[in-house]
Amino acid sequence: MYETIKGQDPSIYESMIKEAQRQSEGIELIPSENYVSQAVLEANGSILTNKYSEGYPGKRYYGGQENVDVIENLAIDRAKELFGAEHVNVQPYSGSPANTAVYFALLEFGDTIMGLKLDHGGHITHGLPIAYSGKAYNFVQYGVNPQTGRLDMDEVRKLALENKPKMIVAGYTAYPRDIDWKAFREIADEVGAIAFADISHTAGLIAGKALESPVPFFDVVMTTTHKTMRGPRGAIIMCKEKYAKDIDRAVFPGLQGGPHENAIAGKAIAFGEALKPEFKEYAMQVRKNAEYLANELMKRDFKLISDGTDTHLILADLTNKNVPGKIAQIALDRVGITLNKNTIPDDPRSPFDPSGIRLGTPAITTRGMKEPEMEKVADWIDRVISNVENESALAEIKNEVKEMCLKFPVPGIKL
Ligand code: DSN
Repeated sequence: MYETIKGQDPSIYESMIKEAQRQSEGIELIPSENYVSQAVLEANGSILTNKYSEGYPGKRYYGGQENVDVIENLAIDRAKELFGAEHVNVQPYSGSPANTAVYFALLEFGDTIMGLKLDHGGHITHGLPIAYSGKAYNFVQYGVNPQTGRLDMDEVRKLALENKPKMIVAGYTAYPRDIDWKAFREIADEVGAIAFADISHTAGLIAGKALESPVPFFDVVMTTTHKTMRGPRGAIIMCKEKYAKDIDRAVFPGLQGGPHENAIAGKAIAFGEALKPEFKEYAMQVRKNAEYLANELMKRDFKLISDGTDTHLILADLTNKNVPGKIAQIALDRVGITLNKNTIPDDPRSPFDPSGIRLGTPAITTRGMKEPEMEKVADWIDRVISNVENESALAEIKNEVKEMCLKFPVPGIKL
């Protein structure tokens, strides 16, 4: 792999090859990560990166657009077909700029919006006070029920009636349960708010018909195109036709300059892959694997927020194990199991040293791992958490992890 880089820039090559080894010899459980296909990799690393194309297909500012126009239109058409969307903008560079564009398009600075608190599973762009979203808008933050770990729609409604937000954001980064989109729609209608869904985490499951879609009910839906969507890093914004002009203007020229047509080609390819029947099987298996892994962890006395999962994502509170999330992450990294430390709702610890871990099944399912492998993963996690300082135990687990992983090749990696 990467022979040209090897010859030209050995320092970069060395780290790229080590990263390819890490990805293929280890178990990737970060729920927002995945392995893209060789075709997506090729598009993302292609000559399309050379081209500037400010504007939209048919209405560009520079010449030489005949090929990128075809590509961008294919990305739009495929996204429309996949999600049943009225209008799609495929240019956002990633999730945070896309969410910022949605706010910029449809709100005035200082307007009231509702979003989920960060330590309850929301995202920094959903109103974290120190982030741009929290500074530019008046975010009212809702939470999950502390007992159940689930959204309390009565509480969401109460806050909405009290605060009369102009927009309500639903869709999260660390929430393991399915979302009642219709209930959000009803609340938004009751207070005259725009309903905005950020489905970055679950878009692949929605596209694969393994979870219900907010697209028919919501005014605007944003998703990143990596994560469960298994495309390149990037995002798209879908909306009802009546918001199309405002959304497009907010993305360009409101916030962005030239779109990254190499990434847009990757998005088009990923949407094409997601339109195939195999992707439905993938999406279902991601959920089955997550449910199986959650049950195996609970059998080993892991306390899961909301006692399980409906999605690809599991959030565990390690307080009863006496191992903070940070120590767990480091020890698991040492055996080749990658996940992330994470806050739990109302975490008494800090975000940099929180009580929990967040894990998920999109990447390992792409490799073809199924229920028997989930049992092994749960067992390894349990053994690591019980042996965070036991060097020989960690070394033994590392060998077992590597042996299993090498039986499940990663797309795009040939070592
Ligand atoms: N960093 C992403 C995640 O891990 O969920 C969200 O932006």
